[in-house]
Amino acid sequence: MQELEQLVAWAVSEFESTTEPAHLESIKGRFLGRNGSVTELLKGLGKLPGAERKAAGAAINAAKQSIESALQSRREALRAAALEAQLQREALDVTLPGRGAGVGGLHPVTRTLGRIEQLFRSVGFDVADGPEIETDFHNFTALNTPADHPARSMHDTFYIENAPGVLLRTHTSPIQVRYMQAHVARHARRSPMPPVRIIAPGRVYRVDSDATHSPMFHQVEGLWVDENVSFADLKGVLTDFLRRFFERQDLAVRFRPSFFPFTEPSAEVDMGCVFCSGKGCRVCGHTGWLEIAGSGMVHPNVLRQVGIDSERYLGFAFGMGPDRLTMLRYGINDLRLFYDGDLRFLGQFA
Ligand code: 2U9
Repeated sequence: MQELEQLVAWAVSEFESTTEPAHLESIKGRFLGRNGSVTELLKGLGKLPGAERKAAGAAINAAKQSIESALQSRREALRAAALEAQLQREALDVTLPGRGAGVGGLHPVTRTLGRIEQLFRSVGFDVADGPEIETDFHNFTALNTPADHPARSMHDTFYIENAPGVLLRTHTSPIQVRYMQAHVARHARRSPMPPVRIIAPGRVYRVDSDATHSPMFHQVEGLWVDENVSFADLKGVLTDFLRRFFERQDLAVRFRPSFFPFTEPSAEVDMGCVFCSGKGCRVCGHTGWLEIAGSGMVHPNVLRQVGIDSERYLGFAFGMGPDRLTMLRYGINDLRLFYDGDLRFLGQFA
């Protein structure tokens, strides 16, 4: 009897000694298999005297059941442990924020450019573009800018090394020069030539870098050439644009005499300060006015350079900075924020 209790205790401790289900099954064989200890005991029953056989058989069977149930509970314990380990391994913290790609958005200046294009398209302008690497002719000469003009100096203009007369455009005017050249060629036999009515948005480059100047910035220029365009048309188009862009139908706009080599007469365009409504504040330097664009009637020399009859055709042109328009529209005070690439700033406009 004691022998049987020891056998059961031994089997239980052997089952406990392994954590491998396959190993557990091989241990089982040593007790319950064809030549296992329990099986051997049962086989030996026949050699016992008849009187003892019954009791011994019952005791061996009881021991066998104990071993079987210990085996079964060890199997279940190992299965539960394996499942638990797998759950640990594959654990997912469903409360973590997702890693999916965030939703992108347009850069604030890109939004402004889109808005400017939409407003000018609505009054009949086309949108033109052209190369950022330009020739001295398209950027300066065709625009009536003399050879000794300070804008042409190495201090103001990025020149391409080992490529004489090649530079990064300093304004988007060369787009208009190229457009007019192509327009004249396309309509050589038509009289009168159809009007040129375009805006030229894009990146421009100047040797300049501080809180209000970036070596790369944006411009939108505009041009309307036809037989009877006047300074009154210029005033109307720009006033209408600014009122719609800033969504203020009562916005004040004024034109002050100025000078540009490519326009004559020329005018600076000011608008009433959108921060103080003209009363005077820090943003407008207490004048009540913000400088917002330059403009004028296209200089006859510029028309002649591209082959347009300057006696017959007139045009107006203007130029403005979408970076500055964006700053004024959203109340941003440092231009560098646009070009630092900090998503905490840029994400606010998405
Ligand atoms: C052609 C003829 C004339 C474009 C013009 C300005 C006045 C002007 C500045 C505004 C702010 C540049 O970005 S800015 O610093 N521009 O003042 N631009 S008239 O005149 C042209 C353009 C093309 C063929």
